[in-house]
Amino acid sequence: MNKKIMIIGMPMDLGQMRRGVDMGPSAIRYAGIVERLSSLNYEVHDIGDIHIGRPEISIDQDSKLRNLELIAEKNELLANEVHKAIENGAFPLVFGGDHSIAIGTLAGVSKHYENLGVIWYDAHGDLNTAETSPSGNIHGMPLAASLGLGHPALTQLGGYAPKIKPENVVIIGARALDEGEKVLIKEKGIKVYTMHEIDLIGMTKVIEETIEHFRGRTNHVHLSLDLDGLDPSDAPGVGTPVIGGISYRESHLAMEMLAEASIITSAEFVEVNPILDEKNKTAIAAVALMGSLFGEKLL
Ligand code: 4U7
Ligand code: MN
Ligand code: MN
Ligand code: MN
Repeated sequence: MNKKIMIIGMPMDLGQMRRGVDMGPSAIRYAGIVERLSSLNYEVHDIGDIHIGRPEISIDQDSKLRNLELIAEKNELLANEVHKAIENGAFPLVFGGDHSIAIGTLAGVSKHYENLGVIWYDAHGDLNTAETSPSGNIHGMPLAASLGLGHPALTQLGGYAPKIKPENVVIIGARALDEGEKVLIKEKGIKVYTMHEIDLIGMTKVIEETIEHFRGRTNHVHLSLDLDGLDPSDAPGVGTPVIGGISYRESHLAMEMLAEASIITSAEFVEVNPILDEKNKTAIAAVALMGSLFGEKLL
């Protein structure tokens, strides 16, 4: 794996209604991520946080696309930093913030790769548009936007669309999908491992099949890991918890297998909300999973 890592904090909380997720990047740093990755012999650079400067008064209370302009504007900044990191030969590692930041991350990454793969590790599909969204929250839309579906301010970020192709997406951990998302998954033939498949065949097989799916298609896979993909007992500090999730141990194994396959070339860890957390448990879990993703082994 790339020995240079560029950490980018994205304290975005405009993609949903619960405050506190803007403190996610701080919580992850406080849980010791820089020390952890440095001890694995990576050259770790932390550029700090993208400036969001969220004015409380600007929060849209009633919209089908809450805070659209600000989210698009801030994601442009993120896309630029991610793009720069890759240009400088570094692995971009982004800390959220709510999942609307994936629109910016993917805009920065996909510019570099014709056929970028994406693993969407999440309880949700994040495949809504203004038309299908039950909430109007943009953190439920980033995968759709990256596929070129939705408002042009989101799909055309960075000046081009789409960022990714449906056949290059694998969703892992789904257990809460809206009706419009189900239709889209079928229509586009997106590969999804719901909790049912994870229970049935086990995480080992799920990751083996995922790696196999990408082999021959692409050598560049982005990992978008929403901490609510994990069970709320292991990751309570998230805004939209759903019971019956992936365990910490299964996630740990998944990260180790991905490290072994060395297919991940960019990543983001999102939705860590310290206000809703228990003693920083969710950020600590995120840091441990990143350790595994970057090759940490006990012996
Ligand atoms: B997350 C939801 F309706 N689907 O669109 C929506 F259930 O990034 C939830 O995965 C979205 O945490 C969750 O608002 C977004 C809802
Ligand atoms: Mn989610
Ligand atoms: Mn998500
Ligand atoms: Mn392990």
